[in-house]
Amino acid sequence: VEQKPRTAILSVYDKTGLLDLTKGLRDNGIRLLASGGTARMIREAGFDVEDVSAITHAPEMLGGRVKTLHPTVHAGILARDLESDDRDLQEQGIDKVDFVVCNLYPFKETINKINVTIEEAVEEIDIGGVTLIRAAAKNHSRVTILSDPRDYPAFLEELHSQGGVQESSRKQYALKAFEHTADYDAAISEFFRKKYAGNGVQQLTLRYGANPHQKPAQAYTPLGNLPFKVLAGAPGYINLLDALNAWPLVKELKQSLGLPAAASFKHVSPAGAAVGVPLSDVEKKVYFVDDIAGIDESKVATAYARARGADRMSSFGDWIAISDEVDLPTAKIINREVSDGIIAPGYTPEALAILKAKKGGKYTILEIDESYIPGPVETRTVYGVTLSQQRNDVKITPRTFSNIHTPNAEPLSESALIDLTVATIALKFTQSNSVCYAKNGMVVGLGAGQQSRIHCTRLAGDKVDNWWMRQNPRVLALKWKKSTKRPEKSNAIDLLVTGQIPEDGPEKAAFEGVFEEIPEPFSKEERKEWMAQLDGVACSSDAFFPFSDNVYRAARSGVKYLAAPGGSVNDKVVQDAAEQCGIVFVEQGTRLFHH
Ligand code: 93A
Repeated sequence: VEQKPRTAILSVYDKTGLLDLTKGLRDNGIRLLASGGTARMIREAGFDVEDVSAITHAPEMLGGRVKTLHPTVHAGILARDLESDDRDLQEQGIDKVDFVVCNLYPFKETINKINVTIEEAVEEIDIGGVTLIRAAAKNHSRVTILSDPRDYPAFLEELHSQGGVQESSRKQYALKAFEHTADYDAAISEFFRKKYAGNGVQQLTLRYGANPHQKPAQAYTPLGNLPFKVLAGAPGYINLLDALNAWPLVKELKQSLGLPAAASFKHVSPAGAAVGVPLSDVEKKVYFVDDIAGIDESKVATAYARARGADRMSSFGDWIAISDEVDLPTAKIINREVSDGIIAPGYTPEALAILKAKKGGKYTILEIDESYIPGPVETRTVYGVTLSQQRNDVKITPRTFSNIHTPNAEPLSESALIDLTVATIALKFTQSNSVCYAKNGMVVGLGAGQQSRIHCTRLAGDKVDNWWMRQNPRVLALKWKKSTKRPEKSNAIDLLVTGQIPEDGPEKAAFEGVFEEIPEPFSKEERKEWMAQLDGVACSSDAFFPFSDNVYRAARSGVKYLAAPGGSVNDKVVQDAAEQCGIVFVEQGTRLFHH
């Protein structure tokens, strides 16, 4: 039987390297078929080439919209070396195609032009070329697909030296082809998402990115709609990072503990997080909510009072997440604090009316679809490189803390289990390294984003001490000037309880200026005596404690329950230190780094 010559189809927008390639193919006796413009250029250079229309017996039509789309072309590309495929081709008089050379209409370049119209963009959507590339890539066990002119020299080199293209090369060319069409399609869908999706449905234009000069910025879901609706305001990029971390945090707290939960986020870490454990009268005063009507009846309000009250300075300008419908008492607490926005599954009409009026109508309110479950894989790009990982879907519940490593320890109380759960779920959504202390169902000290673990443990421990000092009767009895605002009170209390009262100059005047009666600093003894009364604190770490210094520091802030993953060569030393300090050490099996 006479061997048929191998056949190549060429259809390229970018004609770079085309003539060198043509020469190489012809030197190897390969038959050339090409679409209109490509054939013209080849012919003008004096090479033998047939028009695609010569095999399809159909002219290019619709102004170029149909050039290569034809069964003769695609059956030739897609046919396998199977008897049945060969028979089909023979019956139709179709020859197999061995090489496809194609690159696409410049869609990206076109849409990047200023003021491009939808009609102009539509004309640049390549159909036939994508089909050629896809078909050839699909059948790469037999066909070679060249979709990038930069690959021509190596291809010719191989063709000359080997007489053909090896399987390993065909695989690489096919992979590139698939990436090429995927990228092309992504550009098309992105263009139309912006044009047709409707702002806030599938795509949301953001004011800017992390900083005002980082424009444009957007949020979108490639398939389906965004899981939240914007009820008021306009979220920024960091608002959404906060919202999309804070929401799963409160959702998981509620699922694990069966109590309404709240979180107060700043810079993508919690400043506070809590479940709706009832508040004592002292706590209500410390958290500035003793005058909120109906707070005792609302577990949602209680949860937010705790989340916002734990570290009032860090919560200044927070992003809020609430696990349940936001009610009137909760809205009243939020209304008088400085805050950026809120995400919750619902709002009572009275609560919504209050929040919508906040910040002159600019307060951002998101309504999350409670039933939304994100896909299992999360992806991001950093410096042009895409990173992807399985979402951290480990469930933290009171049962997580059953592996006690302290001899003769009592079983953990219900409140200890609640606190360990709160602390550990908070860590799951805190920038690492992180260490979290909890008590009364709330975060009372959290150290986030430190490169050294002991720095986390200290930072968080200092916050616990600060929180506890704020409950000292002397602080509760402070006499403020009438004109002193809530954040000014928080700042002054912070100076007082951390022992940083300014000694002279304008700073001293500023400090004293907020009080009706200037408070005495806390003496060392006073402080020591008060701190000794702090007890029963739970503490969790997002990774193992490398040294026992962490245990000693935690013990100084009333810690009685310590949870951390194991895995350090020092585990035993750390656990022994805990035992010596009267701390129950629980090995929690999962590392919880978060970035
Ligand atoms: O409009 S198309 O989608 N219809 C087609 O059937 C078709 N076949 C190839 N565009 C089509 N092409 C594209 O034409 C190729 O992807 C290539 O970018 C371009 C080459 O056209 P010409 O050979 O006429 O310069």
